[in-house]
Amino acid sequence: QDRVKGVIIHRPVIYGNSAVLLTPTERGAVAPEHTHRWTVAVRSAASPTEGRTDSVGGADDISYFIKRVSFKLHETYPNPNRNIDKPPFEVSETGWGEFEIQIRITFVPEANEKPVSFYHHLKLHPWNAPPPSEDPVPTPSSVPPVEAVHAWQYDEIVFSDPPRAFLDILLAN
Ligand code: SLL
Repeated sequence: QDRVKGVIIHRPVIYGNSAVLLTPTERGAVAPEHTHRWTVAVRSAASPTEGRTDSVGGADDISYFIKRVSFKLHETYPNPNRNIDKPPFEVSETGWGEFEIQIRITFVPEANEKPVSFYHHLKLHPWNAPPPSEDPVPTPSSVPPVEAVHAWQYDEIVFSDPPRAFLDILLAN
């Protein structure tokens, strides 16, 4: 394998989730115990490329070096292992509880690298949330504001002594 010795190159990513409370209407369309809609994702943290605002081939497209992102959800979900093979690398679901999500990133074959895993605690509840209302029928004052909760981490994926072909791919994007 033709590796370029001494080169260390990294790609910045963010991973994590956003979540919102379901509205009463939305709650009618999902399992009765589901209270939130959430999206877990891996995205580029690179600054936008000059002149590109689209995501295809643009700053948010990390598919040039990432082949697959596997999100391992809680076993209460059907098919908890969700494999995403093209951007956006994300899973959206509804549910009622927080849990740990394993996020496994597989690189393109040229990288000749083992997959790396991040662990993210799915966050649904804001720190300052008031206790849930006891009212069976929500009144306007007891309906909580529809505010999103965000829990995102910055990290850098580091490649040491990358294969020449992979270094070319990284530098061309
Ligand atoms: C808890 N340890 O008890 C956690 C588990 C599981 C959350 C949370 C969906 C389930 C379904 C769901 O929200 N699971 O669709 O059946 O808080």
